[in-house]
Amino acid sequence: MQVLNAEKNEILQRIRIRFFFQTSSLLKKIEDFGGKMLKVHAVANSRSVRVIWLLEELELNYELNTMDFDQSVGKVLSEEHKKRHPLGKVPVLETAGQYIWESGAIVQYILDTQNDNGLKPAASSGSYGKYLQWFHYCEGTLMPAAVNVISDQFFTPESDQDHERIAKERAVLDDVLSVIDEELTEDYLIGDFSAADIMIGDAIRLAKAIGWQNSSYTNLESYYARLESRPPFLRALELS
Ligand SMILES: N[C@@H](CCC(=O)N[C@@H](CS)C(=O)NCC(=O)O)C(=O)O
Repeated sequence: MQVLNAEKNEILQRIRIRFFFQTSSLLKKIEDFGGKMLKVHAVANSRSVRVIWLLEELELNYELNTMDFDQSVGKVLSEEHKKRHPLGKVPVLETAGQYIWESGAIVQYILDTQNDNGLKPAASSGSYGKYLQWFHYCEGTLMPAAVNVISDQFFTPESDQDHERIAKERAVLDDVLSVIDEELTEDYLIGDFSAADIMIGDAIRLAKAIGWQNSSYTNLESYYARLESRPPFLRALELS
């Protein structure tokens, strides 16, 4: 009998331990995925906008830490931010006890861990390949073309500017934007609005801010106007 009781106690103890771990991991999930578990470290007018835009589209709770770039270098110089991102860049998403950087990765992470609300087509759908293509065209092709112009024209003193080089960089940016202009046949990149529009739309915003040469981007202009009429985008611009 004593042996049976000891066995029973041991089983009960094991159940209690398992219950404890299950409950605490559930509580952690609630803590992480409930209230304000998403914190965005951002700078106004930067790639942070796309992350905030997505969170606004998904109507998720999040906390926002808006910082400033040191204007002389166009960087966040605080040591505190270096702990979040080794290069001190933005955006950074703080969640589940870690810092995640790279705007595309952050957008993907939010879509995969929260309800994506239809902003990402299923891998089995016919539009998934095109979705990925446009999503990555942003940081893979469009942003590098825009950043070349930004750094050589806007972050280089006038006296040191190489005008021939800047003209070539502007021509590349022009080509990259023309591709979007020519391929846009519907309201949004893959037909329905998706996170690819958030990535590309935010990059177009930056490209527009540095002024584009080509005045015949008919589709691009109306596409951007369509994006700009979305209240979550406008809120992201106000907030960041
Ligand atoms: N590929 C990165 C680029 C991040 C990036 O360069 N962010 C800019 C703001 S838009 C920045 O922090 N610049 C300051 C610096 O380079 O130190 C991303 O998509 O998050």
